[in-house]
Amino acid sequence: MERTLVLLKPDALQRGLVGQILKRFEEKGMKIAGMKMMQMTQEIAARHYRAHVEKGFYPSLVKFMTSSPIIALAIEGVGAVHVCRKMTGATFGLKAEPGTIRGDYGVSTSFNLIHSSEDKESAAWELPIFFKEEELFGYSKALDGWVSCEEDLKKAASL
Ligand code: FUP
Repeated sequence: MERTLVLLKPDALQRGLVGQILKRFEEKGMKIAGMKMMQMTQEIAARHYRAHVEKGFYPSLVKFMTSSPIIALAIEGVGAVHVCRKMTGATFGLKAEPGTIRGDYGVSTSFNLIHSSEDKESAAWELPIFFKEEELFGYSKALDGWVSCEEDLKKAASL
């Protein structure tokens, strides 16, 4: 089953939106495979945002991400990377569509509440930055069979 990295950023915790955001993923049929509260460091930020280290916004991005604790989530489910990314929405709340997390909860062009891996390759690269193998859990739930079927897995593979 596919897994993706989701980060609930400092503003999500400061604004008390952790429960609401997590609820959305659970209600969608995604499963929590890993979850930890942590302080992002300069070193973790440099690895996670490796594509942005040369960009002008990098210092302010790191200042924001290291300003207060975050929650790292490994989210598992059918098409998890694609699904979580769609639910996250466009980069900043000001432009993100209503119905998405960024679109529903924010207007800022600095604070955007959440990160989710861009594609499967990024997810595979980002998850080990935040989770050791033994911190990730694969488990079944009684309602799994009502959330998805084999056919869904085949279709999601091409997303
Ligand atoms: P996203 O994939 O939507 O999370 O956005 P990006 O990977 O393009 O950017 C990563 C983070 O850098 C964003 F969450 C916010 C920050 N950023 C800025 O602060 N300014 C920009 O112009 C672009 C990104």
